[in-house]
Amino acid sequence: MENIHNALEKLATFSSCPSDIGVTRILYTKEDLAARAYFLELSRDLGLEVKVDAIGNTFARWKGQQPDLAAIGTGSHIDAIPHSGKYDGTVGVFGGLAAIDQLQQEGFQPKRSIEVLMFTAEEPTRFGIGCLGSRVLSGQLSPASARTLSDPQGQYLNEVRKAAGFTGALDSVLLPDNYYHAFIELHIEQGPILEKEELDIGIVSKIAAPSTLKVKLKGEGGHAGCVLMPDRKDAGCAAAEIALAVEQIARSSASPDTVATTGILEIQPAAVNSIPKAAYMEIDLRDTQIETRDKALTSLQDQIRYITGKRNVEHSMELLNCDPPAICDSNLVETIQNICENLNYSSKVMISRAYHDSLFMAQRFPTTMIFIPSKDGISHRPDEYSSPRQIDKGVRVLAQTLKTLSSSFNL
Ligand code: HGY
Ligand code: MN
Ligand code: MN
Repeated sequence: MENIHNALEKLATFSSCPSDIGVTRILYTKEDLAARAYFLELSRDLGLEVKVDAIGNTFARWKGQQPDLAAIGTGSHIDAIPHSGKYDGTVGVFGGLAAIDQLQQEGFQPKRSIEVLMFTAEEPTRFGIGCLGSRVLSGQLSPASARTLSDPQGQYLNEVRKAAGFTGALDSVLLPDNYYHAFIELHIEQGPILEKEELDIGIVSKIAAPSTLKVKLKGEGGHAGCVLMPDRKDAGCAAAEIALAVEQIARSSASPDTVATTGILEIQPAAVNSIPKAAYMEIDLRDTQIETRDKALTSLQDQIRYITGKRNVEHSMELLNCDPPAICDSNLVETIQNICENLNYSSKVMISRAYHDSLFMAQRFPTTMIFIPSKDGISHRPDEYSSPRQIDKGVRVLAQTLKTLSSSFNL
């Protein structure tokens, strides 16, 4: 395989935005399909057996000497939110291929098969829900629920995926029990801790619990000059007050791990001399503890009812997802700690504040994640960066982990 750094640079060119304002690679777009084809090309170059499921999850398997045994899985995603970076997800997908390449070069032969899984749509950009591919293959999202998903243009998942060439039955996506013996995801930290503490590797013990709340607001609109203030039902002001409530609820939470963001806030008709008649919001609220996450979510929903009530603005809320945190497998964590020690890499066991496909893989299989540092803790921005040296260390740890796990009949 060509060196991973060149491969990541080439992958970044499959983007719907100019490279000076980041990488944008949205599910089932031509850029996404070109990136998928590139992954398949590199997988075939390594002699891996590839298959693609009905929603686009892509599997590249290095067959082991005992192919009937549950495989060792690794992987991540290659979709990228608008104007983001080159490394979120991609390091885990191409790192999986690079790890296999390393093991093949040293003449290693796995007993258990090793499989790189490229998940479809880890990002929520197109259909509003994160981890679409891993939710369906883990059984967390039923095919029936998946079929109800539509994108901002009103196109439903089924029509879009079939138009992109993914025509199988969604019912066939669910992975059988014991499909994987273990699953390991290599990913950038997307936070500042490893860099601040000058550590090479993070090993994930827990993945935070995410939730997404959709809010629609309907006021009365009207002429910006002729409707006096007491007569207004301004959906834009209601949205603004709700956005501040989102921030206030997170800041005042008993848990320092409660975080909340109004990532989408649109008003209609968006004309300077027209009172906003409608507003649309998507709110991301998380915590590492489900109790404090749910407490914050409940108070947010109460606040939305209170604010819209006093402003005479109609509202509707839809909880798009409200997931439990994932507890990673302690045996796997320990195995990777030992590998880091043997490689003389500094490491720490830590929590992931970002969610990942491993959040759902952990519901079905023993799972953990390997983190590498993010420069200044930046992610989901064009200046997201991890150095070649940091990426190489992550790939090295992943390769040794895959080697260890695929040689053993138990963890
Ligand atoms: O939002 C997240 O935590 C992930 O990066 N999609
Ligand atoms: Mn991301
Ligand atoms: Mn990611």
